[in-house]
Amino acid sequence: MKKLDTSLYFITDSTGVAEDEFLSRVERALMGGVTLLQLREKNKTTREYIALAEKVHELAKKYAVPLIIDDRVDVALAVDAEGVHLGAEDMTIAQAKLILGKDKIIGATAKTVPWALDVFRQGADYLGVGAIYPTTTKVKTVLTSTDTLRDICKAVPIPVNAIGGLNKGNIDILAGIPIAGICAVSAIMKAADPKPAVEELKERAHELALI
Ligand code: TZP
Ligand code: MG
Repeated sequence: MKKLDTSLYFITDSTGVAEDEFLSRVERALMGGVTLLQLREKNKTTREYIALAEKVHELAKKYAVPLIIDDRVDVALAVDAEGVHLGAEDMTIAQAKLILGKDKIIGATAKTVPWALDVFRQGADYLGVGAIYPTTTKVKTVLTSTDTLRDICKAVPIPVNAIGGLNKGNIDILAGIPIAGICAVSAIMKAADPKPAVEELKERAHELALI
């Protein structure tokens, strides 16, 4: 597997967007230079999730960006995606690892150091930690302090990404914390044009030496 680059991790949200528009936004984001892409669907049937994942995977492959499927190991396998992202309500990392083998990327959500250590020991390849700021994206989460984020970064040797309400105007709060990258949904998905949104977020993260 090529080295995992989580520096600009775009997580999609198709809520309220027609499929053509959704796919075109995802492609604009890929053009802007996202390094990792997650398809995150909460209300689709399995058949619908797979159908959309196939289309998104074609786009991601065109830009050589790994595709991660949120929640669903079966959907990831069905479309031969590069990985899966699992939270506290999903299959455990160890179970997913047994099913997916060692070549697929397995990401986990973690909000505390013990939790981060647990999923790391089970074989997680990267962590998403947050929400750092309140978010408008539909998610069951609580706020995670930047102190906890820093402690998690120091506790595990895998890439740790910050997530939750992040945009180019507020990521300075992360300066000096050894994160591997930033996850964003709305800052990219809801931008007038996702391409410059990604470019500007990346530029700001570089300026702050975050990535
Ligand atoms: N997990 C913690 S916050 C969040 C997830 C999936 C949503 C982040 O979305 P946004 O729009 O970047 O705040
Ligand atoms: Mg989940």
